[in-house]
Amino acid sequence: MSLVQTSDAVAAALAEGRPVVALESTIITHGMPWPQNLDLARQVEDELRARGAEPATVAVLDGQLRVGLEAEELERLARTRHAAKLSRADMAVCMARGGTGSTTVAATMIAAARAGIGVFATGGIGGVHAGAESSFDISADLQELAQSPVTVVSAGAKAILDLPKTLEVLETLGVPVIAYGQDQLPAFWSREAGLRAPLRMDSADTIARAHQMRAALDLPGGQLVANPIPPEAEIPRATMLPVIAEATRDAATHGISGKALTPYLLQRIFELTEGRSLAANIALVLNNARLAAEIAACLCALPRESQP
Ligand code: PSU
Ligand code: MN
Repeated sequence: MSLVQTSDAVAAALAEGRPVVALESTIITHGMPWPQNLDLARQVEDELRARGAEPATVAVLDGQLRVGLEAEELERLARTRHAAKLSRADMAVCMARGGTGSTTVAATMIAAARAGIGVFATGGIGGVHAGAESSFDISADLQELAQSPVTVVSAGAKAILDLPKTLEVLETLGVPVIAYGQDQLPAFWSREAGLRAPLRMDSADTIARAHQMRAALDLPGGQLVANPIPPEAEIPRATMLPVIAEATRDAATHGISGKALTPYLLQRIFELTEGRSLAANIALVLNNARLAAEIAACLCALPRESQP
């Protein structure tokens, strides 16, 4: 039996050379409350299909690494209260035990690469946490971007992270960080992080060509695309910074660290913004799905022999 179980729809799209976009599931189990999590998961899948791309949501279900979930499986995952949050370190352990868990950006990239999927849409990636100089808390997502050949479309990194340090680590690891259509690095809920992005690209086609060029050069790893949130959904930086500072203080007060930190901060920010952060989060994920579908279509249109 194959290690990665692709759904019939995903397998057919891959076999026919149609665009496929991978989706993570930690955002469903740990990133958003029920029932908005299921709502968003469905909306993203519909958005991709409407744009001609097959969605491939990744998760571990009863020990199987699944790429592409059926509608009832997606709902079951969204309702699960205690799903494991799986990254590179623990995905294989969960599979060996026959367990169920959602995949982070890192684990989703591993599954996508094995399934032959080059493009992945998400909200935000993990990065270097504020205070990392003493906590050493740096997400495995960054290492993964240096290893797995997947272009990840995000809305930048959240300002709950130390953004300058996150950029430095990505540069050291040789990961291209590409702002889409602007010079500034987008900061998830806000269009601008107050930092210049290392690279800027203005078209999905160029991003697809750069993806293919890395493969042709035998360079391991993928690309991080930072797509600014639509202006009408943005929460300005000045509004978010004090909220983030308060959530970060609360996390320290309660001794939250490790895998629990990102979910805790997201939930606390949701409470502090009275749900406004969640509406922005939904808008930016849908926006990223649209760009990812376009990049996946461009990648499919490139000459076959030079595709990864
Ligand atoms: N950012 C979000 N929502 C999320 C995550 C990040 O806005 O759900 C999740 C992603 O799955 C990401 C993970 O890969 O958190 C990073 O966790 P950590 O920092 O523990 O590596
Ligand atoms: Mn961490």
